[in-house]
Amino acid sequence: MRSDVAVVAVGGLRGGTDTRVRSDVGSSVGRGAGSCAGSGRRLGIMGGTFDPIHFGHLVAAEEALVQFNLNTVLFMPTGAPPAKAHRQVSSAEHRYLMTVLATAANPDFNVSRMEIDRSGTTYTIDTLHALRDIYGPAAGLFFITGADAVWEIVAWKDAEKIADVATFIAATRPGYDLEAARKAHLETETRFKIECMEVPALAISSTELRERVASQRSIRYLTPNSVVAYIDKHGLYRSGHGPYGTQP
Ligand code: DND
Repeated sequence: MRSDVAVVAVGGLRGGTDTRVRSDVGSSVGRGAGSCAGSGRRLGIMGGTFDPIHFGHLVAAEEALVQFNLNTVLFMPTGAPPAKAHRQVSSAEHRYLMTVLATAANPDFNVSRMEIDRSGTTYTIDTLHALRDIYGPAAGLFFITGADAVWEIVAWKDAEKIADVATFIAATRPGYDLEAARKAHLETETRFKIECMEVPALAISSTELRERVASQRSIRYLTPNSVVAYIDKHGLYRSGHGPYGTQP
């Protein structure tokens, strides 16, 4: 597969006229954005390492799309993620391509290369500022996270500035107490805007998928078949620790 498969720039309103603009990757967000800027659209951003992407991520994104009436969800695979310094992460191209495969059939899901093409450690604040520049002040930016991440965003780089740029949508995830997280934020008097969202409980994690592959157990029905096939084709996760597999 070419690594420059087409993705779709953010386009028209769901249920309305579809004005999506196809563009080549590398400028997946930037090109076509001129038609979007200043239109007040609601953009969901599903940031993740996606090593690998699985149905938990996809269900959370779909629920956010519907429950918060978003125009689109932009999947944003991280380049060099700050939170994963303790372990080897699969190459950005592998993670990006698996994300494209997993989301390809959904016209409301798009994938961006913005973070994986940025050098240095990937910080969410830089991404949100770049998206704000592209989509303009009227656009609503909604950063979708699992409930576990809600505990952690106060420790992210320039957390207070993030609070100015985006609203968080926190998805329930098995084992995490969403209300407790929200109350903790309220008590710390941060300015974070956090919306809570119930999603079907899918006790799936990327860690478990990697461990399953390493111990030769099945990952079918935990992630789309296309991702299962990609992992198999490239020998990802077989050793149980990185670096993984062949080059894409
Ligand atoms: P993860 O490495 O947790 O992604 O990164 C999530 C986002 O946080 C990325 O965009 C990072 O760049 C950003 N971040 C992290 C740390 C510091 C900073 C930024 C900073 O700027 O300083 P995963 O691939 O592990 O998971 C992606 C998302 O999906 C996460 O929000 C996770 O909680 C969620 N998730 C689930 N949600 C519902 N059901 C499940 C889930 N499994 C994962 N089963």
